[in-house]
Amino acid sequence: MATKALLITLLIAAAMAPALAVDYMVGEGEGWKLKVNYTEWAAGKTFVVGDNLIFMYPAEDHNVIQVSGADFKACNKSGALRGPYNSGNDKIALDAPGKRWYICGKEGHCDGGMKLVVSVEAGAPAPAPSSAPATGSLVWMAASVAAAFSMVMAF
Ligand SMILES: [Cu+2]
Repeated sequence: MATKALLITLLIAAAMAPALAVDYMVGEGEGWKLKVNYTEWAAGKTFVVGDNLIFMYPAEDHNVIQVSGADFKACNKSGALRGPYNSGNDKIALDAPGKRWYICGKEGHCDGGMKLVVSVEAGAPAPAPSSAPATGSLVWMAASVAAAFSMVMAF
């Protein structure tokens, strides 16, 4: 019985853990490039504080700049709020709720569709700076569920 409870605990913990933070590969398999509809890519996805955006592209071809909504509309790359990021494998943390606008800073690329806007939700009431306490409480919760379950099974 104890083994069964442990197994259930592990299963529940494993199932819940990935919900803590998600890494979104921008454009999925297409990556960050011209002629991809990033509005379509972002549609239906819920971005939460703690999640990450990953921009993958050949470093010499593109870059990533975070700009204001107005600069996004105008494809104005001179008003960078953050960046340019140009590693070709940029992991950008969504560390605050609200809208975020990203464009490629290479000439003509933003106008060519290399622009992404995401809306970041606050998510959990108090996002922990590290995932350790959250994981701990999840494991504790899973253990409680498993303990209750094993008690039921004992009857
Ligand atoms: Cu580009």
